[in-house]
Amino acid sequence: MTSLTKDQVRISRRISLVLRHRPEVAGLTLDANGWVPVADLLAGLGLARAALDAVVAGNDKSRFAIATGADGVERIRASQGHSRRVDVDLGLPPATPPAVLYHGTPRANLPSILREGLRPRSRHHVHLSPDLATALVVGRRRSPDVAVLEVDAAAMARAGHVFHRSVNGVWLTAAVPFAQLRERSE
Ligand code: HQG
Repeated sequence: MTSLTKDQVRISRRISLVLRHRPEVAGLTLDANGWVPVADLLAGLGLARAALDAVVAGNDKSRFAIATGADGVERIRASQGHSRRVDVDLGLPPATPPAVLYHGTPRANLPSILREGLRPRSRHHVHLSPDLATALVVGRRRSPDVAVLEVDAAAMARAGHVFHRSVNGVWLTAAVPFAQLRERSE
């Protein structure tokens, strides 16, 4: 989030919390597809419209999407990353993934991952990156000692695993079997 100020990063995290994990802390309920009226989010977080727009526009990952419904109401949702405890269906169509996808994770997770594959943990999906550099950034959120796994997405797709691509380019799937994972050696 390099283009945001410290205050804006704080606001962005707060919005992520509400739109992905705990809408109730702002007195909100997400609709079935994860949307809330922009006006309700602003009221719930005590946020000015200009502050929201700056965070949405400056966000390096386009974490939030704003759209106006057929009813003329402007709504916002998180593009990915929702907790399982929040019952949201993003309605993304199945998509054919690139042959290889990447997943960055603290090296300490490797023994468990190589045993049981990648699990979504507290989220709806396992999140996969389209390139190595992004996977490294994702892993470094949690540890300086990151391992990058290569996922044989082509083999998974052939075997019938369903993939979705979020509007901000993150690949989502239910789980990755350990047989389709390989540690990438630098
Ligand atoms: C690990 C951010 C042990 C997994 C990112 C990860 C992403 C296992 C952690 C998005 C495991 C879950 C998601 C197993 C998975 N044994 N560890 N069997 N299976 N794990 O945060 O992919 O910046 O839920 O490797 O950029 O790190 O917030 O997933 O380390 O797109 O917009 O369990 O969140 O997006 O952690 O990150 P997370 P993630 P934002």
